[in-house]
Amino acid sequence: MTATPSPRPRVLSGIQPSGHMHLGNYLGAVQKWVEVQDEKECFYCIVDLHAITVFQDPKELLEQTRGVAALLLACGIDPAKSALFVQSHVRAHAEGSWVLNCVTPLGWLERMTQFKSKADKEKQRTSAGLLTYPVLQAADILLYDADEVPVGEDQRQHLELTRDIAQRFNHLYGETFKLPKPLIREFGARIMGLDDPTAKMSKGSSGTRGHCIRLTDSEDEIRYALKRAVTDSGREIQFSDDPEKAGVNNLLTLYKLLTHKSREETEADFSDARGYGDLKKAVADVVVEALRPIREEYDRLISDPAELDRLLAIGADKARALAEPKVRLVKERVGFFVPG
Ligand code: AQP
Repeated sequence: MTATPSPRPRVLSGIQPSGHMHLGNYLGAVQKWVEVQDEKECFYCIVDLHAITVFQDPKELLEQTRGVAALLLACGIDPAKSALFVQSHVRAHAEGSWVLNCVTPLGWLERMTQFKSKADKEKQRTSAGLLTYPVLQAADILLYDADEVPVGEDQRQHLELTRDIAQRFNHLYGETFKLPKPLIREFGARIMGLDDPTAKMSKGSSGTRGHCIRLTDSEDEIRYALKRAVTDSGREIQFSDDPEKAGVNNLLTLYKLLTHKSREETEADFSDARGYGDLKKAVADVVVEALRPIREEYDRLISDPAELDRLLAIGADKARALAEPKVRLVKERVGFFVPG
């Protein structure tokens, strides 16, 4: 008797079209998304509903949504293997999110560190959507019965909340949702700002020149940012947990992940270095070479918006095929009258 092949683990993750994709997004999440495509069933979502939790210029949001799609494809997301889609194209996310809002205690949301730091910046403009952001994220994940969610370290708390929400719903209404596991890399889960290695590289700060490296940056811009990267007054080029060495650690992490070398090989490459200048130059060379093909492919893809829209429509169809029956089940579980 032949054994039934076990189903491939299902992966879901998302990215906001809220600004320019940077090396933190790529190394913390997207590089992994590309790697797992062959052995897992992958759903990648451009989360525009999340992006508007802080104000987005409508024209820019539209451009960035296509821009992020083009960049993800340029990074290696293959629409023949993975479903790449826009969140607002699949209504089930908004519907599921409303039901989950109603089972999520307010106190759980008020404790979220990302909410607290973003609300601190937004002040009186803080939207209700910013508070319920992680519930929408929970709906994104739970509607697909995702097994694994590859994300950066900043999303760990939201993933724990997703599991708590799923358990609460299952407890109230009966077994409905699978509990997903976060996939957080050992290296690269938190790429830091080049101008301030104590703060994570972020789209929100990407207006500050030298803070981040965008995937579409020119060679000159990449070299400018790395030349000015903040380090410390020492000379030692080794991975370290010492907060003083956060800048060097960040540069070594970029080098390691982009060259696919081990920790030991990475350190060995700098055993004869004369100082941090050599490290910055080597990292700049590696970044320029890694981003060149991505930028070229991006330029090609972005010049054909009709083709991008066609690929996103295929992705949305694949996503709806799973999310719609699941949201229907959710509605039935809570006692809604669901027409046949
Ligand atoms: N600096 C980072 N290091 C590692 N991973 C990161 N991610 C984001 N920044 C880093 C991961 O990238 C994925 C998509 O991110 P997102 O755009 O949806 O989320 P974000 O946290 O809002 O990203 P930004 O760019 O840093 O924007 P703001 O300004 O809102 O903080 C996620 O898996 C995320 O973990």
